[in-house]
Amino acid sequence: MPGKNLFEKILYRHGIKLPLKQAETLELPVDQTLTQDATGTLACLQFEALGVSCVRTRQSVSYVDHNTFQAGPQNGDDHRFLRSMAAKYGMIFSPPGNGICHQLHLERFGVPGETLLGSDSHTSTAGGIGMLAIGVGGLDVAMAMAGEPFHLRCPEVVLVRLEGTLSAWVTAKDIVLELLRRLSVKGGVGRVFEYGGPGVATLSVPERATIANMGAETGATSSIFPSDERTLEFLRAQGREGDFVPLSADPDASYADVIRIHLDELEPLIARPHMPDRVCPVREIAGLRLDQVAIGSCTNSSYKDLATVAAILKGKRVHPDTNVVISPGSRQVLRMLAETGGLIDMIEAGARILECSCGPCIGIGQSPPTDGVSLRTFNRNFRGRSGTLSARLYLCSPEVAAVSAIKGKLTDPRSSGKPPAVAVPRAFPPMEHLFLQPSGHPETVEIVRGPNIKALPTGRPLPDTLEGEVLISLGDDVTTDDILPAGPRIMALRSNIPAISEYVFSQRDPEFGKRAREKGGGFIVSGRNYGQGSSREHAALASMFLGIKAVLALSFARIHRSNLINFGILPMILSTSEEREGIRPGDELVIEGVATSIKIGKTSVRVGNRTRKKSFEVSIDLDDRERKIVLAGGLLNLVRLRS
Ligand code: MIC
Ligand code: SF4
Repeated sequence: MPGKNLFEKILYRHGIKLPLKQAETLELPVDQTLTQDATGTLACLQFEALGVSCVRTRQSVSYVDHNTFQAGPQNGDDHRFLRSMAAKYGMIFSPPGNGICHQLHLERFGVPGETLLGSDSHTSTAGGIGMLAIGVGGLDVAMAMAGEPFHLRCPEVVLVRLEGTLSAWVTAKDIVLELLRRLSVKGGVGRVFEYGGPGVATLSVPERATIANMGAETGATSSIFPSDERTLEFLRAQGREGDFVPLSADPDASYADVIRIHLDELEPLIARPHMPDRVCPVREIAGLRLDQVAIGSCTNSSYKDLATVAAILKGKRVHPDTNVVISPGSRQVLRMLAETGGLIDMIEAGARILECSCGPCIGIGQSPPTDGVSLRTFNRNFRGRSGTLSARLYLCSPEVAAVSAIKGKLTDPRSSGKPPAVAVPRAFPPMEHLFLQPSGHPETVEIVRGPNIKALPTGRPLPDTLEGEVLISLGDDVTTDDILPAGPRIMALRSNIPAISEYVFSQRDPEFGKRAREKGGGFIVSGRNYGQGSSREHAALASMFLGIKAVLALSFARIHRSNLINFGILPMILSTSEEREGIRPGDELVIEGVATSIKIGKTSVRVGNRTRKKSFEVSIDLDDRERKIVLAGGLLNLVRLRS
């Protein structure tokens, strides 16, 4: 047998038999879970429904970092509910203000070689420390918390070989933007990216984490870095040397493909509106006037990132026409900036310092003005994500952002002399005391539910005939932000499916929810990569609540596909774009014998279009477990049937 790659090594450590078979569904034991408040309330309600008395993972952490705006009682109610759930069921609780889950997880809990499942698409950030870290929907995390393995269709493993070293002003962000430029937002679907080559040793753990974070934008299942001297250096600085485990691929490991990136050849890059893969060199669009520069997010808010920003801003003033907002990734980062004086440099330069949370990345405050241009160190620039539908969002490194903030226009930093030399401290304050440990007397803990926390809706077993209208027809790369937008108003309803379902497709088609209710549900038709982006299972659950029976698309993004199945919505695969274009909104579709076909393992069914008087085949690509889930009308129903 050939040597093992990193992915195989981690699977092997978890008792999975090698060699892996293509299209096999792996049952992956989960060591750690991560939830954040915006997806965590549902995950907790689902965990409760499973009837388990305590989490059965080695470690589960519940973070509050998204809905920290607290305009009205809903956010606070969710926080209180989550705190009581964590205390009762054995999770560590990270209260609002501690920081962004992915940054905190790296600092405090990430362990090389372990598996992490998180109800946030950027859970893959922990791949920077050598974890196999996968973003999924909340129900999959709830199942893992209840001790179930995670079912993963075996991805192909691609080696991303980094050669050489980065030039001045070129950063880890540019490496992952280059990957996006080459592969697009669909190029990682069904793949794990494993990093190797001599360039890896030149990158620190936070830099690796930036790359692993934004690997999610390619649709990849995960991104993994080896665990080496640099990993040890990071863990040592965090006072967690004992968690170090060396991990590297065997020299003769095999890969489905190899992508080579020559670091010396890279230059500062930028993603243009409205997709993270619309990448070009900064120099090509330099001069663009900026209304806002937003620095932070789980992609680029480590101490090194922000200390570099502070060093660039030191003694300067941000341009008066440009609003500059900075959200540090964690309290540790903020405290270090305070200690080393970087915070003073930011304040004196005129930057607005925000709370350590997701904030503007998800439109929770700081929305740009009408038609505004916002330059961000974040990972997503989908239309409307900032809270301003007409805004244009650009994604770049902290270096580009800081230099541009001073000029008030997009600037290639290579025109600004030498980059500042920023020292990273050898030791960081652990801030351990700011995490709440579970109660020693869980039986005494009462779960506190505010009025906004509503019961979970349940699905119905799949009928043998599906019929209804096509409610909407969409193109490629529809995001879960399109399906269910973010922002403080809608996100405050994450624990209230009846209320949030009003907003399904609200930015694309404000009448969608009303129409779906009037018609008693129906079908969604779409192009390639339907449901890319966020892991929010609300996009599937609220669709189910509105009576969506199936989505007919050319292809699906991994997490949303699983979420659809988990809530009993059939993902059906169309074969050609012409076929998709031939189905119009308002068309009456009928699929007969669908449950029978799925029961007997058929991989395609015939869809009749009554309006156009024609019919066509769609594929149903489900494994055995997924068939059972859709037949039962969702995973929770299946679990109930079994117990
Ligand atoms: C995002 O970046 O889109 C989010 C908000 O973090 C989501 C999770 C959510 O919608 O709550 C994600 O990435 O999964
Ligand atoms: Fe938060 Fe933005 Fe990261 Fe999502 S991408 S976890 S909203 S910082």
